[in-house]
Amino acid sequence: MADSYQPEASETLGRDSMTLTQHVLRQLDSFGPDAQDLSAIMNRIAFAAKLVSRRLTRAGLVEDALGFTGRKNVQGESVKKMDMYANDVFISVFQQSGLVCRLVSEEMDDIFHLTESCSTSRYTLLYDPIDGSSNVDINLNVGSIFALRCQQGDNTDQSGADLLTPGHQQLAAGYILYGPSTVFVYSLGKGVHSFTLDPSLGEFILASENIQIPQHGSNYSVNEGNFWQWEDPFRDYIRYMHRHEGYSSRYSGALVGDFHRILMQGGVFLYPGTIKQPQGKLRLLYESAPLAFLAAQAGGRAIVGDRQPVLDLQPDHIHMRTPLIIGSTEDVALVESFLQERSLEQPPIPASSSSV
Ligand code: AHM
Ligand code: MG
Repeated sequence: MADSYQPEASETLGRDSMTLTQHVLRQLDSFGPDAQDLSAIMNRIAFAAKLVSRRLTRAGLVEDALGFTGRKNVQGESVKKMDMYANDVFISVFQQSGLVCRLVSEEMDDIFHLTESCSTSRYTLLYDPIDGSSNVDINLNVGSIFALRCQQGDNTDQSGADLLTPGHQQLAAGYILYGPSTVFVYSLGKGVHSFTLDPSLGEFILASENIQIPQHGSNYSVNEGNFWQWEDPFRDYIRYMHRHEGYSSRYSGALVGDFHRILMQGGVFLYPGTIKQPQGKLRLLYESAPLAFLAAQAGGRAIVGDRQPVLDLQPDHIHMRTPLIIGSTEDVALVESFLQERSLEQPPIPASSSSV
């Protein structure tokens, strides 16, 4: 009798064939309906990412990809054509999918109900379709950020009150970084994993599993042009960074890119409150909370201020803004030490740096 066939897949082939869809099922250790739904949702987000990525790579060549639409969003910010395009992509990939009932986006004033799916799905997708959109016109990196929540209580309640709950309620979160390659990073609460889009296959292929933020990194990422608008502890922190060896300032103007650097290499990203925007610029539900979820899963931290975890914060409306300090535990703690002791003259010096 002939031996049964034993595949001799090499390690490389095994890794090359690990797509996002398979990975989600493996993470959930199930082929049941809930796992299939979550896998399908991630697959649809990945499809949205491919559409956005395709348009970004051709933005200088096609009509209506660069520049502003002429309208302002609910936060009073000028909307770019790519913001609108990417927002519509997310709507379109979830329409008639039966997968997601509600969408909450930076670009939509109110919750968008995909009513045809609400009888079969209790999921809500919250997203920033193009994060860092000021980078679009100059061909620099941008991103998309998302969080997934399951509707609590009565699903005929259209008020969205159940969304005004802390970030611990997120089932999953992630982002897509549109850079030299397109990278998809996600967590279902079981570690943080990254995938790279292989354009020849049109698939996101596993790149890194169980990513851990280094405990300390040299990068600090903040818009120092706002220095004059910060409260004293943040000014003191920046003065400290300027006077100590071992730190590099890195700020791209797109949170996803800056966070990705910190996730991979360590350091801290800050967007404190300013005189003009006392709660800072970043939105809790679809920017800060999803990244805080990823940071926690990767062994890092995200706080709003002294000992206030982002994930504990209760939103009071869907577009609420919040200050953000996120990254490596030691580097977040260093910022926090300035917040704790406003007049501290000698903050703790990490072992890796020396005074100059
Ligand atoms: P956006 O989503 O409207 O683009 O705004 C969020 C972006 C972040 O990506 C980035 O960190 C920040 O705004 C940059 O703001 P600033 O130009 O004030 O530094
Ligand atoms: Mg944004």
